[in-house]
Amino acid sequence: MSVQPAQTEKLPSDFLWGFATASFQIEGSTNADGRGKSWWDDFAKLPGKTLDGRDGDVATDSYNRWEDDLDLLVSYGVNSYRFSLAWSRIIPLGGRNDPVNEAGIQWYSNLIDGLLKRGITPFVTLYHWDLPQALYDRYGGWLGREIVEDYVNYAKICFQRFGDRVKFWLTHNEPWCVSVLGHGRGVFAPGRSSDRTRSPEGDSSTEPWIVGHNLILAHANACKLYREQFKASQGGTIGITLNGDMALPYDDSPENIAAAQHALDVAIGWFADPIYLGDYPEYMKEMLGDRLPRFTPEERAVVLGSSEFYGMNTYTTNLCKAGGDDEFQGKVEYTFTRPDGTQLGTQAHCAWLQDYPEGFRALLNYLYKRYSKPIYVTENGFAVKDENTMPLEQALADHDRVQYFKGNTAAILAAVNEDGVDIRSYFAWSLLDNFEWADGYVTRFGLTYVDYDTQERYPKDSAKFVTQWFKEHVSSAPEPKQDQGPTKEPEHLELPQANGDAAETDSTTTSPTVETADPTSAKKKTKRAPFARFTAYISTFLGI
Ligand code: GBH
Repeated sequence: MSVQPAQTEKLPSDFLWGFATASFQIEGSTNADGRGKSWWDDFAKLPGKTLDGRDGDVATDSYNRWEDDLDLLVSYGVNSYRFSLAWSRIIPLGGRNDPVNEAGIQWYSNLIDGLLKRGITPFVTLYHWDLPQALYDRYGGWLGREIVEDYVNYAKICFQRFGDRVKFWLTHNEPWCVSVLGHGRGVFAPGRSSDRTRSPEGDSSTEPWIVGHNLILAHANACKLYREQFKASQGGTIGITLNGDMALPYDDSPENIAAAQHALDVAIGWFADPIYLGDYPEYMKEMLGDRLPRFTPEERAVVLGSSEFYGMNTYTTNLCKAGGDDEFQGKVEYTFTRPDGTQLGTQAHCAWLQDYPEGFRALLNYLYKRYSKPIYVTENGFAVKDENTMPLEQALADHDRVQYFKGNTAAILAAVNEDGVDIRSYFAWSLLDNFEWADGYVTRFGLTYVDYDTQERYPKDSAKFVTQWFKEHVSSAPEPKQDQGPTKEPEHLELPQANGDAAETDSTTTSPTVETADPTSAKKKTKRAPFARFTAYISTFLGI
């Protein structure tokens, strides 16, 4: 069995790539075919909750235009599409004793068949933030322990009805956002917060941690069910997808190096540590004391190992300084301004986003090393500054977004081929400009422009770049009977396990820290020169 030289410059032939969306951000038709209310329906209509005062009633009208959207995917040549299911279309009132809505099931069934007919692999998120309103009214939604049973029942119906055709399942999209933005900062539905100017009810010091705990338990029990009742016959895989941006120390002071790790502990470790390593990070236990719920031994057994892969949504990199009292950032302050006054990267329309591909690559290495799981990149994207106020032609020439994807696709390739990170997918966020939650429609993340007056779709330059790049960089499918060696990602076979390597640079092998995120320690048998340059660059931040 030989590895052709050209192959090392490419991604494996079964690498999944395409675009991602979420039900509430694109579907509209919130009253169609028996759909129940989601908690975003009314929340978006409350004064001051979205920047432009607009809601999700129409969005990109994809509930009606789904076939056009699938044809758009075909024109892009993708091999996969990530979308989410609206729980309240499938079970309008959400609960385990509530009726199932056949019309909602039929709509998603048609979508799935439509994808398969076009040769596109469906990658399905069960929950992307649109909880059935009835469950919030009944017991506070994610605040109530009962949600675990209701979620597992919902997941079961999805496995039963779609699992013959869907082989890639994500339980939750970004539980940090549901917990913190929904129940701490109060900027997303249900809008709870201790800040009484924002919300008449809520306790930001306790609720986010309770919600997070219940999200983890719901995820874990759905995975358990899938493995026990569906996996053998359906042959799919299931995991969770977490948001998380790279955290680099502002400078090489010990307190800022520690701060970067604390940022990662709360942004990512909050969910990833229990799921992949068995418990909440020590730092969170210290910071929160008994405000952080604990897992019973029985719960821990279900949670540990529940996710079969690491689902990664990432957008940017933060420079971290110790200090401040924001628990949701691990009492760490974020900045994009380096000590010398320069900016980390190109500024996006959103304050929280700058372009920094080196950070993306560093995070891929950190995650692979710390959690030892194949990584599916399920979201990555950029909103060009002021795109919404540009004339169409100018918006389509989205230079900063093209640059962003140039950098990040190169980072993916380098992480796979030079660092030996096992990456299995890349989904750009998003297929379309869409309802950007609290930003309404003013922030555009699409690689396709949407004219909201006509619902006309126009590919941006970034769509052309990304589609061309993947066509050139994903290996063509191997000949069916070529040889009897492993056909899957042969280059990975010679690479050491991510876990084993931690010991080389760090004494705490189960818990590598930011200082040991240095990916050079990971892969000894691969090309080194370009990577050494990268490491030198990163190490100016890491102080190593
Ligand atoms: C993703 O989240 C979502 O999955 C997707 O639905 C969304 O459209 C897309 O990004 C673009 O925003 O503490 O208030 O400063 C992105 C993850 C995590 C990014 C929180 C913003 C800081 C918010 N987000 N982060 S805040």
